[in-house]
Amino acid sequence: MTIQTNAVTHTDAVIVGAGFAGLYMLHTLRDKLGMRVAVFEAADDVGGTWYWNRYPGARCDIDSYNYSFSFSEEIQQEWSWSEKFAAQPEILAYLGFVANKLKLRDSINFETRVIASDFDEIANRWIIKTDKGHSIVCKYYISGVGVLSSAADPEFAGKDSYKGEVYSTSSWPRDGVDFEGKTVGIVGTGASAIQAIPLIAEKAKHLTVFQRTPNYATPLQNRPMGEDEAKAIKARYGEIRREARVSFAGVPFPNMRESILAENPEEVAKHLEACWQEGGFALWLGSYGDVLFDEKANAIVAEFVRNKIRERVKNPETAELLCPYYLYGTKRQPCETNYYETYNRGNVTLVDIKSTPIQRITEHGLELTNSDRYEFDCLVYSTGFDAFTGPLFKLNLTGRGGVRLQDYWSEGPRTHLGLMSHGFPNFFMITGPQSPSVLFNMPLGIEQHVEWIADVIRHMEDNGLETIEPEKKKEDEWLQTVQGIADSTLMPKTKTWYTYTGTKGSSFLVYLAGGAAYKQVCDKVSGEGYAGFVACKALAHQEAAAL
Ligand code: N01
Repeated sequence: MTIQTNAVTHTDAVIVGAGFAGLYMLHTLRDKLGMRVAVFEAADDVGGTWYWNRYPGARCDIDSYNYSFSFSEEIQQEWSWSEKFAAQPEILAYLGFVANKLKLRDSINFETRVIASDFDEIANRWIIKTDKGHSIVCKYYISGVGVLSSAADPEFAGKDSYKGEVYSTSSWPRDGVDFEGKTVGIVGTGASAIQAIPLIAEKAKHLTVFQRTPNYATPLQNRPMGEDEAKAIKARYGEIRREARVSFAGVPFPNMRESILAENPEEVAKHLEACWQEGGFALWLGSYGDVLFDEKANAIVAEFVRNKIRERVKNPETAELLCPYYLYGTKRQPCETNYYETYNRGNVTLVDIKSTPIQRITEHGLELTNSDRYEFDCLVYSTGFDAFTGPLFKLNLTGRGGVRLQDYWSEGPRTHLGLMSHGFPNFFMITGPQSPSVLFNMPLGIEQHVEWIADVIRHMEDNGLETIEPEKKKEDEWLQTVQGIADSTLMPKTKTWYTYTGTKGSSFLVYLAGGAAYKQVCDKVSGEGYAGFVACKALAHQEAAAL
């Protein structure tokens, strides 16, 4: 429903965000459960992360047909992908198509940001306020804000003094940017920058890349999707989805082998090369089972990728600067198209800002700590996100007792199943921290979360329940479960946005046992009548407040 700004409105559920998560949640609650639902979305259209991240080169890096909704056979059959790995405009068009098909736009309040979210313990309702003056009271409150939707803008000294054009890959102008004949500087060499740099370099007069840490980028190997291929996929979509759901990352890699250490070097070289040629995440998640568990196994793939970089980059000094030395795959592996060849161009310079960091931003560029100065017409920040907690904290949630989520999570996120937090009744997080989230096929992971949340809501309505929230002790157990799984891998050994670091230690934010194992855990909880959750009937809220 769209909401009037001049009155308090009551509704069953409020959803924040109109990306993959918000759209499917809306469809499920409104059209399957028959509820009154309002969605708030900051952008002027649907798309979520695919609305904002429209920088040149943005595209998905798991196959398009896997990176899409599976809940509607009609949508699967009607939509056709033009490339193996769809580019941002096509994914955005797909989400627009879904929104039109399911008539979702009528329920979305666009260009509206939630600014406050308070749980009223007397009424057992959430009161949501927006920057447009809405005040809306609802029983169920669901975050579809995603993990990577709050940019992390570094506070460089003098940042505001820069007089040229400034862009951020995480909120790219709708009409694009014309770099033709301009000098450009880009800060950051993560997955976004690695996609954008080759295309900016093709247009710019000169591009200077400021790199703090190089990454193990591997070829995407994108290509057009033939009509016959698309037909064949559509004919066996059911099977494709079944295979995806039971795979570790929501994308099957059938050529995965058990141990790199158990094979002879010639065999290993052949298999790594085959994975390299296959593209996408095949090397990272589909080469050998021990790569992310054993440092010796890991070192073999790391050196394989470094040798590829050395082969592709002509200047040996530049090549060495582009070679990463952290444990392979412990940061999210970027996928690239002509990234390394870009450094062979005469109009591209790579600058190491690890040894000489940025001292300050100047009127026309930036200055490093060794006093080297660089000037350009455009400055692009590709410096990543305030991942997981950033977008949730922006909702300004206060739960029972007026406790802010920021305070409850002051030593890191506390959730049960990555879906709910104690003291924040009836508040659900789609792809929240401590769920498989970013290390599982996002659309399929979102579907699993939406359906689990919808089942909880159905259960509550059928049983006359007013509130539900996890027991505090279950959060402790889940934290230990998630951390224990992560500690059995190499992943926590590298400092990344997958880890929350607080004053008392750090915790891993992704459930790493894979989406299939995670679904089993969630299904067991619901099968046992939401064991580990406390649900209260009307009028019993004071008891819950004492929990
Ligand atoms: O962000 P990042 P991203 N001074 O955090 C550097 C998803 N994604 O937007 O590594 C100087 O990876 C920072 O340096 P360092 C994907 O999950 C998906 O690129 O911290 N440099 C790094 O180089 C991905 O993991 C797709 O030393 C600074 C860069 O900025 C996630 O989004 C495509 C700095 C940030 O890299 C984030 O990727 C793109 C400072 N103060 C992204 N602060 C798909 O294909 C930061 N940096 C679906």
